[in-house]
Amino acid sequence: MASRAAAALVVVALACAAVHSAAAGLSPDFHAVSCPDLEHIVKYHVAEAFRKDVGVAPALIRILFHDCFPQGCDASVLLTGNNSEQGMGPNLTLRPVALNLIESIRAAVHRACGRTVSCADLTVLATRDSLVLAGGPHFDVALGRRDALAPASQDLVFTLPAPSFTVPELLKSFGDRNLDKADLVSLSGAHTFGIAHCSSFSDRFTPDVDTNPAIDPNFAAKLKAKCAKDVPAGTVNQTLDVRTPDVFDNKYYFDLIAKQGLFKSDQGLIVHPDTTRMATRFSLNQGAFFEQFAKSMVKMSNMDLLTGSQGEIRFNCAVPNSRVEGIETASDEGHAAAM
Ligand code: HEM
Ligand SMILES: *[C@@H]1O[C@H](CO)[C@@H](O)[C@H](O)[C@H]1NC(C)=O
Ligand SMILES: *[C@@H]1O[C@H](CO)[C@@H](O)[C@H](O)[C@H]1NC(C)=O
Ligand SMILES: CC(=O)N[C@H]1CO[C@H](CO)[C@@H](O)[C@@H]1O
Repeated sequence: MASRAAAALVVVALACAAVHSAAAGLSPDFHAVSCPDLEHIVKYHVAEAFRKDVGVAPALIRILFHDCFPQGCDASVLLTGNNSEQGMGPNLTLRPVALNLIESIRAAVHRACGRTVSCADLTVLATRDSLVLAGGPHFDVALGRRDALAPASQDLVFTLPAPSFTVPELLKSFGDRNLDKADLVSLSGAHTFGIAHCSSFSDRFTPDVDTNPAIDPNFAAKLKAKCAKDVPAGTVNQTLDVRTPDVFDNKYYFDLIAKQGLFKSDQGLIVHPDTTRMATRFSLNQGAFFEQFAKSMVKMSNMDLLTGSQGEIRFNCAVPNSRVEGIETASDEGHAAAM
């Protein structure tokens, strides 16, 4: 038994060594030995959740964005408790249905394979599978991410772009994270499904505000009437894409052409000289949009990772191991639990 475990560890160690020579420290088959059923387990749970609530797909991809953008894809956004990112403005509307799904996938994967797969890897895998279920493109996922020991700081969380941003502000915000114009124009297309709350778009219909970029006046009137009933605040929601609210397609760019983009940050893309060509192209050619979106998702899901012996593999996606009672964190070794 012990020698089998030792032999397996050698295999894993060799695999890790090979992986670490690769640029990002990841590999598509990182868990092939330690958790051969990983992809099936994730796919099954995501399909079940999607069958009950298609909103889990936009909810997952937004969680991934909010995880990766501030300090890298390290599942820091999943942590609860003091100073958690979830308590900070931009994340307040992350949906529990998707946060819970990630944790239940973690439990199932760890039941089958031991504590071998990080919450960070599971978040990316679940997002990939839900995107396809919603009609979107497949994007390639390499694995081997490790989980952060603590939440990102408030300063980092507030580097997330705001819906009031102009295109130059968005380009600066993305540029600071090594994401370029094609990443901005395509990833914003994720607003082709999912929902928002009135506080995120009230600057689009408040009459005393100069609505720039322009909004379709009928659309503005509808939003205004809807949000007049938002008592208590935060109870009303609005679909981001008025054409096909639950489907991942290129109709978001049609919305922009019709001046029915929900956020200023969306509407600006079709107007600003730096982005209008690409946004128009994506409206005309869904294949071109999907191709760029998949590329940009790979980029986003590989931002500033913890790999190798950095970070940890959490016992619970919402809790750092240091806060889990009765475990030996000093000997934390993700692969050991697989044996
Ligand atoms: C470009 C800058 C971005 C801004 C300013 C922005 C802003 C927002 C805001 C304000 C909301 C609504 C929050 C609420 O009121 O509940 C939202 C929702 C959403 N965002 Fe973004 N976002 C941006 C980029 C992204 C990216 C890169 C992705 C993913 C690739 C993304 C995916 C989503 C999704 C899917 C939703 C709907 C979530 C749900 O239905 O639960 N966003 N975004
Ligand atoms: C949060 O902070 C309070 C007060 O400092 C402390 O009593 C509590 O144990 C902390 N909770 C966690 C989960 O760290
Ligand atoms: C959005 O609002 C609709 C109806 O107003 C409601 O049925 C739905 O549960 C809300 N969605 C979320 C995620 O809050
Ligand atoms: C759900 C969640 O984690 N929300 C947090 C998002 O980040 C803001 C700070 O920007 C916290 O206040 C939220 O609690």
